[in-house]
Amino acid sequence: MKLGIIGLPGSGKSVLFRALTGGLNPGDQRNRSDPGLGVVKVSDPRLDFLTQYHKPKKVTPVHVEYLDMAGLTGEGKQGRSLGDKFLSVIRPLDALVTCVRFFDSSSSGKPSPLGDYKNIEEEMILSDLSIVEKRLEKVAKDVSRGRKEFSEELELLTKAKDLLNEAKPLRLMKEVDQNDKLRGFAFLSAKPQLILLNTGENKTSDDAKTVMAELAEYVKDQPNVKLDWLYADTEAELAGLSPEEASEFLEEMSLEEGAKERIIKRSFELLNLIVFFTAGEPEVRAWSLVKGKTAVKAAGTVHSDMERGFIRAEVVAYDDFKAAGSMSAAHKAGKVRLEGRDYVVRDGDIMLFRFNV
Ligand SMILES: Nc1nc2c(ncn2[C@@H]2O[C@H](COP(=O)(O)OP(=O)(O)OP(=O)(O)O)[C@@H](O)[C@H]2O)c(=O)[nH]1
Ligand SMILES: [Mg+2]
Repeated sequence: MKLGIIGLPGSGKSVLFRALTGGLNPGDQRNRSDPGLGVVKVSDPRLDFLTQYHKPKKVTPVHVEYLDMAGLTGEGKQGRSLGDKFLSVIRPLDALVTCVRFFDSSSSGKPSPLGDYKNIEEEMILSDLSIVEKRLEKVAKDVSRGRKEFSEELELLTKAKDLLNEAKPLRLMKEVDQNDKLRGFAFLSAKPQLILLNTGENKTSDDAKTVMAELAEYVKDQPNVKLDWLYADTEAELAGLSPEEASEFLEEMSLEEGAKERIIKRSFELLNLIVFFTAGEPEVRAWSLVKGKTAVKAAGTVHSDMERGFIRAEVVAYDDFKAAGSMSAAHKAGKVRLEGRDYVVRDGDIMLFRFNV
C-alpha cells in the first residue's frame, strides 16, 4: 500500500514525511523528482491484545508506505501539466496525501489553503484531461472505422472529458472505479485522497478546523476524500524523540497526543481495506485485504500454497475471541466457525487456514 505525499513546492511535504516516518531530513529531498520512501506500521490495539495472549516470537503489523514527492509546479493555470517523471511515479500509487500549507512561509508568505488546494486539483485535472484527450482521439478513429468494440470506451471517455472540462475531478464519475478499462488509466483526480492541512505553530486547532470546514465544503460531493490536520514541524520533532522525551514534549506543547498515529490510520482507511489476523506462538500478524474478498484470497495473501491447496478456514471474530478470553473458551462457546473458500472475510477475523498441497 503506497501513498504519495504531494503538494505545492515548500508546503512542508518533506517535513510531513519525516513526521510520519521518522525518515529523511527535508533538505535531502528538496528539488528532487525521485521520491524518498518510508515504511510505517499501523498500530492496532487488537494486535496488541493477541500479542499478550499468544506471547509470540514475532509480531508483524500492517504497514503503509509513504513517498515524499517533489513539489507540483503550481503552474497548471498556464496549461503546463505535471512532469512525466513525476507522473510515472504517482500514477501507480494507491492513494495521495495532499499536503496543504497553513503556515507563514518566508518565500511564499501568508497561507491560502483553499486556493492552493484548488491549484493542485486543477493540475491533476489537466493532467488527466491530456490523457483522456489523447486516448479519445485514437478510440474515435477506431470507432469511425467501424470497430464497434471501442464504442463503450468512446462513450465513457467522452463523459470523462466533459467532467474534466467542467474542472471537476474524475472521482465524481463512478464508472472510473468500476470499469477495468478506465481504472487502468490510474487517473490522478480519481485517486483516494487524504488532504492534510500543515498548520503553523502560531495557529490554534480552531483555526485549523475553520480552514478544514472550508475545504470540506469544497470537496463535499467527492467520494474517497478525507481531511485532517497536524503541526507537521512539531510532529517531525516528536518523531525523533524517545517515548519518554516525546510525552514530556507533548506536555510542554499542551498537546494530548501526537497526530501521527491518527493520520496513519486515516491513510489506511482511505484504501478500502480490512484487517484480518493470523495468530499463534511463532507469529501474531495483521494482514490487510481489500474489502469484500473471500477466504481463499485471504489465504493467498498469506501464502500462495494456501490459496492453491485451500481446504477451509477456521474463523473467530476478534470481539468474540476477546469476550471468550481464550481460544478453547471460544470453541466451547461455538464462536469458532468453519468457513469455505467463498466466505467473505470481515474486519477483525482471526483466521487459521487448512490447506493441502
Ligand atoms: N512553521 C512551519 N514551517 C514549516 C512546517 N512545515 C514545513 N515548514 C517549513 O517550510 C519549508 C519547506 O518545507 P519542506 O518540508 O522542505 O517543503 P516541501 O514541500 O518538501 O518542499 P519541496 O520538496 O521543495 O517542494 C521549510 O523551511 C520548513 O521548515 C510547519 O509545520 N510549520
Ligand atoms: Mg520536499
